[in-house]
Amino acid sequence: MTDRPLVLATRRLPPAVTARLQRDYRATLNESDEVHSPDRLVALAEGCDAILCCSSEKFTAGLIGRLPASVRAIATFSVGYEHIDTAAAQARGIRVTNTPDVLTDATADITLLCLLGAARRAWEGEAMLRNGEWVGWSTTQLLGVHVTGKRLGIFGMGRIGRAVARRARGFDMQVHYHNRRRLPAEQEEGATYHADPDELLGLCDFVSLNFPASAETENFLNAERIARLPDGAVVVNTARGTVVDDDALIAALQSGKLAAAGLDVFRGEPKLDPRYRELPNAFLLPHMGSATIETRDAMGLKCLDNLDAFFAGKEPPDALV
Ligand code: 8YV
Repeated sequence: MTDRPLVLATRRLPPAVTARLQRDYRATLNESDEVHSPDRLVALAEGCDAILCCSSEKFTAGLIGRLPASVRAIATFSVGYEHIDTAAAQARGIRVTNTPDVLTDATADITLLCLLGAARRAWEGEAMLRNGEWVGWSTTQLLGVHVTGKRLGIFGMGRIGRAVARRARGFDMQVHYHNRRRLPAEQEEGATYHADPDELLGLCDFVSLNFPASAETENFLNAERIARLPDGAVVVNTARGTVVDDDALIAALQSGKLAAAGLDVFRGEPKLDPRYRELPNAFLLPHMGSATIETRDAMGLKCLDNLDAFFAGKEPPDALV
């Protein structure tokens, strides 16, 4: 059948998603892990009705302007959508959708993993074992930062921030948050609101960055803000690398101003500032927030739900523009 819409999937998809895509659409697949260049994307999009992309492809205004006129929808396999110039898409009449909700729990879990991994020096302990360097138990070996009862400041109290708050309460942390707007009490998860982020920083034993990437949150955690943190604080970032000033964070980890950092995301990833690799007090993960089988299936199927609605002439449930 040639009347089914043609969808360009820019990256490898979970098998269940590929199967449904091929059942309901014509599809141009990418079976490798290669990230297409903008030129290749434009060429592959020729004749396509929609693009199913990931956050590794940057749909700038320039690229959107070069897309063939046949492209009417972009479904991103991500909740974050800073990689798509939605205003440029809207101006060309291209609908854009994302995948909220389904990755909230997995990403909040990774946030707690980063928090605990950094605070309790998890990778140093594992490396000691794997390298055959563990010579025996000691009262002073690999002492970390105590978590129970400590103050956690969550910056960005959207779906993921709230799920982090729920989990942190399970660890008996005192949870505080900053958000552009105060949430209704029933959504605050028992956390205390601070309108002024700088005031909250002064109270934080732990910081969890859960902002979306935007011009407003770019370099949010800079040298000045790190200086406000109590000595020995722990910073966790599972949002986007751009919300942190790398020079400032690395200097604070090197000097011991910060006890540790747990980082799942990096500016310019998959490349990262090589100095992070040299820091024993940095617990590093390769952007694994949503990396569970269930979550990735749900994200892909949500992209298809959105495309199904769009091509049926209905409002896509997760339309951004
Ligand atoms: C995605 C993410 O898997 O959803 C997001 O915003 O950061 C990840 O969970 C990744 O961006 C691929 O699109």
